[in-house]
Amino acid sequence: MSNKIDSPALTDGFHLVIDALKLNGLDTIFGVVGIPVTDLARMAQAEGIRYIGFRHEQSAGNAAAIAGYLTQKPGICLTVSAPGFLNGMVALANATTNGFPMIQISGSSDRAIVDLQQGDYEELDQLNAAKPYAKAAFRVNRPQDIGIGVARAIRSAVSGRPGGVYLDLPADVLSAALEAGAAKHSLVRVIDPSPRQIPAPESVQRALELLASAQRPLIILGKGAAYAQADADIRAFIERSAIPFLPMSMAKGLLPDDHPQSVAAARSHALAQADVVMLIGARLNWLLGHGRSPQWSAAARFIQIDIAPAEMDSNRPIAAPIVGDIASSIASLLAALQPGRIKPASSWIDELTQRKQRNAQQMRARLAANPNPMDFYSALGAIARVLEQHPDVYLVNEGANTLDIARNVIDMRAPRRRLDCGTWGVMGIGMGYAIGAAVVSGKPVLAIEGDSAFGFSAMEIETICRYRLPVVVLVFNNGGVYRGDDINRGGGSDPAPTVLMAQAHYEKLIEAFGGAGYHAADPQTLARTAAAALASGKPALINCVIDPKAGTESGHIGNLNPPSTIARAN
Ligand code: ADP
Ligand code: TZD
Repeated sequence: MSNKIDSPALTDGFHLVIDALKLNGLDTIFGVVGIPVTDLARMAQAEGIRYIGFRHEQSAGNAAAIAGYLTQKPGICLTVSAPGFLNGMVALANATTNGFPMIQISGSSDRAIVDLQQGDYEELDQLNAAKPYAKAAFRVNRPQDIGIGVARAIRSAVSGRPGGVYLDLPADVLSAALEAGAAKHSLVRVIDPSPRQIPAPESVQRALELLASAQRPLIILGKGAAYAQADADIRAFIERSAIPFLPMSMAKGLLPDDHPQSVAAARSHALAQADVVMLIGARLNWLLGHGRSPQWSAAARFIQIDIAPAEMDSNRPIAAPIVGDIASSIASLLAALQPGRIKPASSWIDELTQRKQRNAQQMRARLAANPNPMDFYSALGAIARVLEQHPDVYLVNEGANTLDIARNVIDMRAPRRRLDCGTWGVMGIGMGYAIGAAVVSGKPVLAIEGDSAFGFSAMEIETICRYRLPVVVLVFNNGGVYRGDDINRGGGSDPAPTVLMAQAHYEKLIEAFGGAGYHAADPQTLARTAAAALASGKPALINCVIDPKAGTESGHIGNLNPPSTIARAN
């Protein structure tokens, strides 16, 4: 260790950081070590903090972000200066975009040299580089400010709309000695870091009046609603108001997907025909067609519950904004809800039910087909049946077709169990989210990964094996980005831009680290191996062979690809 202080009357910056985290109940660090934070990780482990060491900072950051989402406490990611810091930035920006609380703590090089650009080892003006991507960014320049710096980072990460916070710790601040008594005194325990934000009573009344006037009301649950952990009250409000609901991807399971009021199977009809829509912790962004026609009725009126006041009217006028935290807002709505006041028209419920039944029948037919090689539906149908027996399993999901089809085929039955690409549509969250979820929950995780998506964080299977985490990775190997059958339009021997190796035996990767590798080319083998792997509680990877011709370009969002204006490159 670099900085040995024997005198009990002295401490140093390293220990102060650890004490500040512990004082605030932060007991896990996800990171990659190197100059100047190696000793910070060692000492944290010595002081009882769990340190999970990754192979790449992006995955460490993703683990921290999802840990924050699941626990409502900021997940901590530790990075080295400059390149390590930048590797973590995608995860920090992703956390900010999705509203997950995390803190990236990074060591940094000598300020005097960095600011004069004199060429230090791993030189970078990290604070300014972080600012555009973080909800907040701070640098601690004096060891006596570590306590207040950590406190500011914690409060910034979890209060209001949660997000990613950057905390810069220069090497000399970490190694600086302090008198122990004064150091202890400088620590800050953050009181009530995300205080309740009780909505104005008139905003609650306005919303209830609008709902009472509706014939075709609809509730949309977003991941903000899942994050809020107000599960029982949300369910009570939906059931007492009898309003049909639609979960956004990560809100699936907040109420079970087989709940009679779920209209997930009639999604487009519900969006297009609803006259009053209540958004609970969901933004009207691209995932909801920006609230515009033709996806939505131009006459629909909106109620939005959100902790961020500026979210209101961001894409479409909000007739009844409720600014508050979701737990307090739903409690206020429940308290003011008079029985029978809100009455969805029976014709609305009937038409949604008919649509649901029709679409469910089509889906059943697709799932029943048993093509050889497997397509996404037959493989996911097999997995859906396995997960019916394991409602507590965390499901991580990324890819394009693998993501979109799994979202539709796999029902969720418990809240906050579905963790996916989220608001940014980012690839590379897979192993980081899987590790973060396994570490904070201690429960099994199934990561369903497109073969391309998996590649972005694949090396972390060594991390999964090293920490013996109960993570089962399912690689949907159709030999390509979206699909594996494209050809080189120039006629050369190089593969087409979307093509990967369909013959790849991904299961051999995990065998290199002592994990269990499986190969599945039919639904029965897939179901059997997935069930056995989940039951084992040990690291496993299943190479799941999917037809290279299965899948559509960009999955369900192919319409977002810009069309070429000339026909030259067909
Ligand atoms: P989805 O992608 O599931 O539609 P979004 O990420 O777009 O969800 O929206 C989540 C919204 O929830 C954000 O606007 C965020 O401000 C809000 N939010 C997060 N936590 C809370 C909370 N505890 N109370 C109220 N709103 C919240
Ligand atoms: N890079 C990053 C960081 N995020 C992205 N979303 C992309 C690239 C582009 N991209 C997608 O939007 S989906 C995808 C990429 C590369 C992979 C799709 O292929 P897959 O899944 O094998 O993971 P399917 O199931 O075969 O479609």
